[in-house]
Amino acid sequence: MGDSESGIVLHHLEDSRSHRILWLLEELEVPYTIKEYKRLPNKQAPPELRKVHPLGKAPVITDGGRTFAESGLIIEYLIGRYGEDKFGVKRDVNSEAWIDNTFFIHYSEGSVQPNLLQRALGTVVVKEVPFFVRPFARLIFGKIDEAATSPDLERHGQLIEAQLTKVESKGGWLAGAGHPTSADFMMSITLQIFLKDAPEYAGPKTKEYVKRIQERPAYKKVLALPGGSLDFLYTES
Ligand SMILES: N[C@@H](CCC(=O)N[C@@H](CS)C(=O)NCC(=O)O)C(=O)O
Repeated sequence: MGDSESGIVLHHLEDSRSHRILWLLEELEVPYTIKEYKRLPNKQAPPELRKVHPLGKAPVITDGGRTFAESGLIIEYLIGRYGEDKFGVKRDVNSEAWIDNTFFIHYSEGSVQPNLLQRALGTVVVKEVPFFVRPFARLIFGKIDEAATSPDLERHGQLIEAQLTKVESKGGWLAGAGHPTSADFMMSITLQIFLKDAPEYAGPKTKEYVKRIQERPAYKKVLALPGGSLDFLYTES
């Protein structure tokens, strides 16, 4: 980690997607500074984060006088600038590795995370509404989960297992490039939330894959940093 703010600064919210960027920065071994933000009691980001980026969400990085939000962009930017040789995938629309890498970058935020949020929201709403409304809230959210969220989560679980089976002989990273790529940095958090909130649909290869990430020396370094732990870190029960 660096101690000057002239280089990369990661605006890191506890227990959030900015963990993806912490992992990548430790893998890249580039100097950086962390600015830590604590969640408010309602779990939202504190208003200070809005001074860094109008959305007020994490992660955000600044580098060379520029500010970037969206973890997919941040990861692609950092790899492109500091780690193409280690973690990049050549842009070639005919290559399976490029297609798979790009797919999982978008799939993480565009497909799985919204379904996971849908499920988590149901649990939160049921807990937060007055007790006399709770049975109705449970019924309504249960019906939504049964009709829409669960079938989607089941398909996600199957798709992820199929991809991990496909890349097994190529080193086990999602794009089959023999090393982690943007896809893995994105999915590192997504799959740990999946294992916590949709464990019934997570297969054995998903668990092995998350353990493989956690075994990386850079990942272990992140977990030992102040603010580098995760309240939903996957541990085998
Ligand atoms: N698609 C964005 C999502 C950013 C996002 O929703 N971040 C969450 C943390 S996991 C956040 O800042 N939540 C606090 C809030 O919404 O106030 C990304 O991948 O960076």
